[in-house]
Amino acid sequence: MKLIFANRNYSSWSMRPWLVLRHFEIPFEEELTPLSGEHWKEAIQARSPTGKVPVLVDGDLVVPETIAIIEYLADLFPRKHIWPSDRRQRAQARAASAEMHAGFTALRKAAPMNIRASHPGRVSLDAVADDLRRIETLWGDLLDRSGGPYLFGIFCAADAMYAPLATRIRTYGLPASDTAEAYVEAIYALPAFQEWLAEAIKEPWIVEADEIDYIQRQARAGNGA
Ligand SMILES: N[C@@H](CCC(=O)N[C@@H](CS)C(=O)NCC(=O)O)C(=O)O
Repeated sequence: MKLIFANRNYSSWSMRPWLVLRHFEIPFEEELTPLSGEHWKEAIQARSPTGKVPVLVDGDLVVPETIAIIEYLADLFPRKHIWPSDRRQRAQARAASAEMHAGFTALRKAAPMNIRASHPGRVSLDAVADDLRRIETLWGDLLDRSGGPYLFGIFCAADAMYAPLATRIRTYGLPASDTAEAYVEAIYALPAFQEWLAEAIKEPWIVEADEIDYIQRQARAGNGA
């Protein structure tokens, strides 16, 4: 089985299934295809039916889309409990993951994942206030119920889905309650996350389109990002 993914520093979607594979000790090969350099788009298009990564390749099966990859892994390895073992918790974990997949667009646009960077105060809080409020409620409710340190007690796929968001809180110094801060800490403490982080820091590539200066310049010029 092989996971094709992009820059560890910038590719939030890549991080999610990679954390699941590593944390649950599923053997896999890695193929990193950077989001920069000559012909990078063509390189991804040649590997992915959607033109996006991550993509999981298992024999002749090619699975794009983060959520579909995680579901495939959960199907393949039911004893690993990639989703919570309790049916009701599983429903909540899937709902939280679907919300992450489809939502938090303001935050994702204004505060792109950039793990190694530190840009406190650079993101307009007005632009992301609704998303931050929702995160506080969602994380707060789940952590209250589970007792932490992860959303459902022990690490599961829903935590992998929210891990990139935890890095955005750190990178941009976004305001977070003590509960949310403790959750961010727990994500950073996960050995699989530490491994990803250590490699992200070493990466040589700069993807200008994911850097806050570029995004804010584009927004000022009225191009969005
Ligand atoms: N819906 C996809 C999103 C994947 C995605 O947007 N991946 C980015 C990297 S983080 C990508 O491949 N970008 C290349 C491009 O848009 O050309 C998923 O859930 O996996």
